[in-house]
Amino acid sequence: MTQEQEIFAALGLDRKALSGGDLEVFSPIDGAKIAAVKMHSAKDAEKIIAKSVKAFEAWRSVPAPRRGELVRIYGEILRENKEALGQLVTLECGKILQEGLGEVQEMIDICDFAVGLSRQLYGLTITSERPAHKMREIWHPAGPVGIISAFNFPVAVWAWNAALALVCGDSVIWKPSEKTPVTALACQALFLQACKRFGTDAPDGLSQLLIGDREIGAIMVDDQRVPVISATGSCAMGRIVGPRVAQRFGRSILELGGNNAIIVAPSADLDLAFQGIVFGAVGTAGQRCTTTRRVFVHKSIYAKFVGRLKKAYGKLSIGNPLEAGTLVGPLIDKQAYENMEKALKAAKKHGGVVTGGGRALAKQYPKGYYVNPALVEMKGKVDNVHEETFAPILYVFSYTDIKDAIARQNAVPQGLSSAIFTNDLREAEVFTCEAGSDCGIANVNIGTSGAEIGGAFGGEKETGGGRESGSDSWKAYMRRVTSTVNYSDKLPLAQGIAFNVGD
Ligand code: UN1
Repeated sequence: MTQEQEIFAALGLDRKALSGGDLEVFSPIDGAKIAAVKMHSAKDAEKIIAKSVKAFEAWRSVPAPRRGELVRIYGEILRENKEALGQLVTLECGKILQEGLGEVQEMIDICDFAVGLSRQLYGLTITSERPAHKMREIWHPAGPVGIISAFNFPVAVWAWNAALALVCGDSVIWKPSEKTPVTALACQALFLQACKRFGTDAPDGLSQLLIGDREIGAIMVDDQRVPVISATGSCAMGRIVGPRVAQRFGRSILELGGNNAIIVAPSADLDLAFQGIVFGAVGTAGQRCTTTRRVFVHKSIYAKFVGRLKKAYGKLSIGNPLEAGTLVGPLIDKQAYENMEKALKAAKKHGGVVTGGGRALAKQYPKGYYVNPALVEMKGKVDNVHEETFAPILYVFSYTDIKDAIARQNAVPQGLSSAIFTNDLREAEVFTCEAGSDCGIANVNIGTSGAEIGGAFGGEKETGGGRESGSDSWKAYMRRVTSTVNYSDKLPLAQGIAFNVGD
């Protein structure tokens, strides 16, 4: 058995489902074909949505803590399969094994969070202005939730959404990236195992896959029976999905592109800043929505600190992501490599000085797109970069005034993640105050990527405004009922309105 066959077998993947289909899947490690998966047709999509509605109608009436039990079992199964699923993530999307395992851990963490939440779907009680009246808020399941996920987090982002949606009483339909359907099939196989262990009150079709291209995804996006669409991906994708969902008065949870920056202040612990920046910029080969793309370094420490970064860029271990010790794996495909080249060319045209860049290991992996991460010093007139290129390019700028650095950090269309390294309390508090970073994530003395599941995850502006994962993000997967109960023998109207209809 080849390594991939071993992984497939360990996860209980049906060999038949992985061959003979019309969607070919290639491992970014060496460009080898690892599967050919069957795509769903428009007719299948219709059936899947109808089945999801039926599953929802049964699941919504299962008590929430019992729903939590299913998610608890799923978390248990994920623990049992962490190694194999982590390897599959690495095989299919190319991130290093440590990060593949980290992604599965993120799934386990959100399952734990959701299990606790299943006993805490609290509503408010509200004092009424009328005598002998009570007001309360009741949270009800919303309906089938459509989840669209990207190649770079092929399992964790689905889990953030699915674990919450399931305890909230929703059914889920998952449209994974066309580049990573095999991990989705594996998650589904493990989910079916969980349903089996759980018992008969998990309805058939509670979680389903919708595999295919944009057009198949669009069927779900346009369908009124799917009240919530959670979409993770590029701003361009969100610009299509958001208005289409809004047009039918659905709710979308959008988690789109980022253009994340770190400010390094003169008082910073430079060892921490160094670690945080390198992990943020070259980790996942620059393919996280939270990847550090820009750094603003104070003029007084610029030469020394940027020199240290450049040195580190010269000795990063680039290679097979399954091998221990590798820090930078391949880009997802040729297109990603070409986009990186294009961005570097543009930077040079604008006076950027590039360290690194270019293809790596091309001889060893002619069909794998490994690159040398690039650090680009933006000197001269260009004082910002507005586009997100999904590749390891770190643009470095210098600053003199902290307010100016924060303003430049904010002066981009996206608003996902941001960080400052400083030991100056005032600077740190300014960074996180209302006039500071305008991002959904604003960190102090940690980098931009690698958020924990406990916080609400997402960002502002072209990042889409959605929040997933922790805190009170669960509310987006439910509908809210405000209920006023009158326990008197009179019917006073609110706002003191007199409306005497007589007898
Ligand atoms: C993404 O890239 O879409 O904060 C999600 C992080 C991860 C999630 C990234 N926990 O980097």
